[in-house]
Amino acid sequence: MSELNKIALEILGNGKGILAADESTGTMTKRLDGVNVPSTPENRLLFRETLFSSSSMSNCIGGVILYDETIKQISSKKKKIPELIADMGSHPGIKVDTGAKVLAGSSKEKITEGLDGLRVRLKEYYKLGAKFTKWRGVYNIAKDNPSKLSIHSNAHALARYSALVQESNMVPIVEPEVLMEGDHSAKDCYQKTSEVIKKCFEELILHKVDLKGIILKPNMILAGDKSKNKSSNEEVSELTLKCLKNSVPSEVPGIAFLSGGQSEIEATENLNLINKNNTTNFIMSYSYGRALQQSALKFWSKNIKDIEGTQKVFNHRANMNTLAAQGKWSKEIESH
Ligand code: 5MM
Repeated sequence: MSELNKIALEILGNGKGILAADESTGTMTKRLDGVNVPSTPENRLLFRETLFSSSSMSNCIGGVILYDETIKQISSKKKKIPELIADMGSHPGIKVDTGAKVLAGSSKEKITEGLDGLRVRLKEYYKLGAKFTKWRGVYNIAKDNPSKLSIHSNAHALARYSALVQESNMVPIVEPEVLMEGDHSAKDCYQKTSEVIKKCFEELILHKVDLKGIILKPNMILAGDKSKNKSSNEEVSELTLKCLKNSVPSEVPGIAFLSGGQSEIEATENLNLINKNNTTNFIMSYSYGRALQQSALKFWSKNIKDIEGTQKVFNHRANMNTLAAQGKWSKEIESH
């Protein structure tokens, strides 16, 4: 087994999943504004450090995706953040893209930037303790979108990124996110997501990326948030599994879904059903941002010194998702 494959399996094995705590300062500020906490470096660190020292880090969270600011911060107990995460038994990871910008030639679509100078930045992150990385391409569904141009150029960037990351001995998370915004049907989402993922693998193979040493982070197949027909859990599970079975090469060790705007419970319930019905050999787990942090953030904002209380809320969500990643979650366990 290669070292990268081993790391990927340590991150996602035994029902473990990923905490996506890589909100850029702009996004984190929006989240903190939403709960009336000033977005200072100290407050951003305090909330994140509270989560990173929770007990569920050892048994549920196999990896944490960090943002550049956080990977360089020191905890209140004077530990470097990557060290704190590693000491809890999890792997530190880092978002290395520099964000999605307007795509020249198709102004309503985005292309993710960050390839220039990436090799040098990767060396720095590796030295800081990162074992894996993340890059997110975003695609929106509209009449003519995602266009061939956006599908092609984002896949190309994801592949060049992945090749550089493996060269630096880290596991790349490949995140092609087809957004939930819009009035499209689940069938539209299925078709577009399948096209997007297939193109990504075409490019990954062309760039000689070792597929055993990556993690795929896709969206689940859902109807758009403005669609009149909301997808049932059964439909989400069926279409998501069908899409991945038909578009992901069997060498890929693990798939970790993003939550993409689903509520915490929806994201858990859908993951659970996907795992109950999973007949593939892929590990199907979670790499949630909002669906792991929302209620913890709300609780914390009422008293930012209540570390234990906040950790209790976070531990519950992490435990529920780890059960769901094994198809062992139920509504009864959720409310106990
Ligand atoms: C944690 O949020 C990440 C986005 O940060 P920026 O938009 O500020 O760069 C995001 O990539 C996240 O990792 C994934 O979308 C998964 O998060 P959700 O909330 O969709 O599970």
